[in-house]
Amino acid sequence: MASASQTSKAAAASAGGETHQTAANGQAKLTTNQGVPIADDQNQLKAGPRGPVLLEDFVLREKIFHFDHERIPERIVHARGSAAHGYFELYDSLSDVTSADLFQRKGEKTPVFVRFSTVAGGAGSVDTPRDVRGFAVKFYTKQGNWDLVGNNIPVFFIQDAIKFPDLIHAVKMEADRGFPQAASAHDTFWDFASLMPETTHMLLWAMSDRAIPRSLRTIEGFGIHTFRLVNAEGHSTFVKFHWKPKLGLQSTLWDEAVKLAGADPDFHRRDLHESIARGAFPEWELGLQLFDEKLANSLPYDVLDSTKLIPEEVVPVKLVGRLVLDRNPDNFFAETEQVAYCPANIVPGIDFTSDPLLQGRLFSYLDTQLKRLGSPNFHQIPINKPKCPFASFQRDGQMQLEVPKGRANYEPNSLGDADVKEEPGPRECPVSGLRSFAEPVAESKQRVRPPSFADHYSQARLFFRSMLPPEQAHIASAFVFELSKVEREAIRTRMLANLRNVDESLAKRVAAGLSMPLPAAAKPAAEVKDLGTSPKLSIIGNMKKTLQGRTVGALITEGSDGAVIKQLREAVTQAGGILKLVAPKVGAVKLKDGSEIKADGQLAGTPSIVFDAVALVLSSEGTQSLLKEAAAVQFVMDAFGHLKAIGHTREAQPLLDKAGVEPDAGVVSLQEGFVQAATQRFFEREPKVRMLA
Ligand code: HDE
Repeated sequence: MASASQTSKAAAASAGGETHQTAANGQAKLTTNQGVPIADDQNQLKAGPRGPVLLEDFVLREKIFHFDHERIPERIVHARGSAAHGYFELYDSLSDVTSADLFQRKGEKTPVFVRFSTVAGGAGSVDTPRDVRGFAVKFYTKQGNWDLVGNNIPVFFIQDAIKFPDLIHAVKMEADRGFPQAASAHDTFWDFASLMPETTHMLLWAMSDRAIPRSLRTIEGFGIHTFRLVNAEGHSTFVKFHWKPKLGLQSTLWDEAVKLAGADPDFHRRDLHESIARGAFPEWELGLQLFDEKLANSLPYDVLDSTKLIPEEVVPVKLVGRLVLDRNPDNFFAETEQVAYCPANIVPGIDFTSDPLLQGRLFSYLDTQLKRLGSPNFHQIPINKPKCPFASFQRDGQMQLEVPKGRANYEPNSLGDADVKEEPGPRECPVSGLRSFAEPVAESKQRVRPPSFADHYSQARLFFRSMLPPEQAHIASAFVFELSKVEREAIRTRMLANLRNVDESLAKRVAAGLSMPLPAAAKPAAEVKDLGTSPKLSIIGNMKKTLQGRTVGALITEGSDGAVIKQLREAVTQAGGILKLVAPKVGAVKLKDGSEIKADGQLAGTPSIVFDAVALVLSSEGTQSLLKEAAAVQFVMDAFGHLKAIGHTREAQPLLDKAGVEPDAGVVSLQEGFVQAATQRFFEREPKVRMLA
């Protein structure tokens, strides 16, 4: 950094008054991309001080040229993403089921790069729309890169990859008008979905609170497809991959998610970045559902069908290791933007199944990376480069960064023979190399959907019936919200006809919410079965009551009691949470004892929506002043409406009254049990504040 004196001295020397920062001794010099030192980065080369610019100014041309090409095509899906570095640590050897090197040695750590994303919105869209979240993990193993490119929902909308372009066209902005951005609540999405009953199970998930997570640290991840693990003897075991967040699952309420989009469009990205920066490393456990062909054949659904899950109650999840994200990227573009995941990147010991959705993905990702990154050498970009040695006879191409030596660019070759003694290049490795599992396939070519994929509703029913009452109400209300935005009534009717096959009560609630008559049920392609319930699918049922990783927002103002703030900070910190102070003015708040304290956020720009629980540390005078401030009333009203704990001083009561807060278990005195209350939300409050479907 240039010192202030260097800056001002140089600036003073300039007749035009512009700012120059010059390199001090030993400081990096500004150069062109050819390494030519630049004397003046403030002015173009002109014919006279007020004259036209000269074409020969290559310093200017190079700078503008590079700027003109700074953007690359954004991802067609999952464009908005946030990422972090970390490691995967294995609990115990899995050599009985897989020969994959990263799963052999207890305690082994494998470096990873993880990117989370929304699906439908563009790169600049907000973090909290109702959407699926991508959860893509690149493991830099000693035997090459393994990419587990998953989502936070264990099933998908479609069964066959050939429908993916249709699905994505339908959900993205409508083609003629270019809106809505990052929202499924519009005609074309529901038109497509209602005509494709196979989407029903995933729609139930997408309308559930899974699609509006509170934090990326509180989502689960799933590989979705059935994969194979293959051991050294060549024996295959089916596997479904799960990521379980250490902090448990946590979601927002819809009203909260909508308001977050305005309050902080980068809410999830900021949360991930800040957690890592302060050393609270996000963590997940890797879980495996392992099963064999016999079990697969006994299930009332096809394990090759990505619209189906296997309940944990049927095949338990074995926890085999942990994923820790402990380092923020150094550069967003170079890493988060340029990382290229590909489900086809597997390592020896892991293999595919014939899931037709997975099979299509195996083609798509490599293809899209070429378009996006512009060269077949994108694997040489640092974030994509394997951390183990790699060598092949592939050569040349745009942006070749390697400089291969010698003549060996083909094989077989005899260039290493005694008479020539040249470097012959790499050779096959039959023992440790990748071998595909010898799955028998002997059938005629057919463009058909198997009958075992025809049941589109039974698992949607299982999911809905596994939800607790508040979650069912949220699902029904989300359908009402989305379908209310659908303009063509025929689409809504078709959707209601499909929902009748899921659960009669759900269809009735959605119809009532739309004030529409219930149509006849759609004719299902296969008989709908009652598959029971899977309590493990509930979010609320599996939430952790904890302050770990959560933030309490304390509203303070002139005259607040410093001792109470201090006590609160200690209690919150001790419980693993973070306390942030919000005040009408940030610079300095004069406390009761005359001392001053700085606030973390200014009231108008820091609504309670960004916190997990709130505390009102107010004096009588402070409360009186805030009664005239809409942002303060809204602060309390939203905290109450979003079912959060509210701790308060006795003097804050008039503000609670003005915000319409009714007493309940979540509205407590700061001295009595606030920290305990702050570990949860109060779903029983919801019927008092919101008319749900
Ligand atoms: Fe993707 N998907 N996808 N997808 N997907 C992409 O690849 C595609 C699917 C997922 O952070 C693209 O690099 C097809 C399921 C994630 O960079 C593209 C099909 C699942 C990411 C693509 C699917 C995913 C992508 C766009 C239907 C969960 C972001 C840019 C067969 C298991 C990765 C890119 C990142 C990205 C194609 C379905 C997850 C176009 C054809 C199912 C997490 O290649």
